[in-house]
Amino acid sequence: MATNRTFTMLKPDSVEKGNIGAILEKITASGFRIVAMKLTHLTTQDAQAFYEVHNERPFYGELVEYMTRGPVVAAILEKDNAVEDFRTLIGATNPADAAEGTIRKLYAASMGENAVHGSDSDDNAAIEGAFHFAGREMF
Ligand code: DAT
Ligand code: MG
Repeated sequence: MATNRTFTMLKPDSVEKGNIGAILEKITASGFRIVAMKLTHLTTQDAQAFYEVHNERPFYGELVEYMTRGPVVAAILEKDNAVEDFRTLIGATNPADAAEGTIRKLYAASMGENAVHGSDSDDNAAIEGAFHFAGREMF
C-alpha cells in the first residue's frame, strides 16, 4: 500500500529566480501538507550521495554542480497517494514534455535545471526525507 509522504527539493534555480513562494503556494493549494521544511545548501558530497543512482550518467557532474551552486528548499509533504500525486503535479523531467499547469512547465528552464525534485517511490521518499531531516524536525 502507498504511504502518504513524499520528499521534495525546490532546486537552486527556483530559489535564485524568487519562485519558491509561488511553487509552495501551488503545492499547498494542491492538497499537500508541509511536514518538514528548510533552506539548506548541499555540499558536493551531499549532492553526489543524493544522486548516487545517476553516477554513471554523462550529466552527473553537471547535475552535482547545479544542485550545489546555491541553497535549495527541502521539504517533506503529506497527502494521500503523495508520491504519485506529487510526480503528476511537477510534470515530466524535461519541462518541454511536461503537461500544462505543472510546476516544471511553469517554472523550469530545461532538463538540466528543472526547478523541483520529487521522490519516485515510497521507499525513496523515506530514504530522502531521512537524508535531510531528523525525526524532531518532522511535524
Ligand atoms: P526526475 O528528477 O524527474 O526524477 P531523474 O531521476 O531521471 O528525473 O533525474 C534526476 C535529475 O537529473 C533530473 O531532475 C534532471 C537531471 N537529468 C536527468 N536526465 C538528464 C539528461 N538527460 N540531461 C541532463 N540532466 C538530466
Ligand atoms: Mg528521480
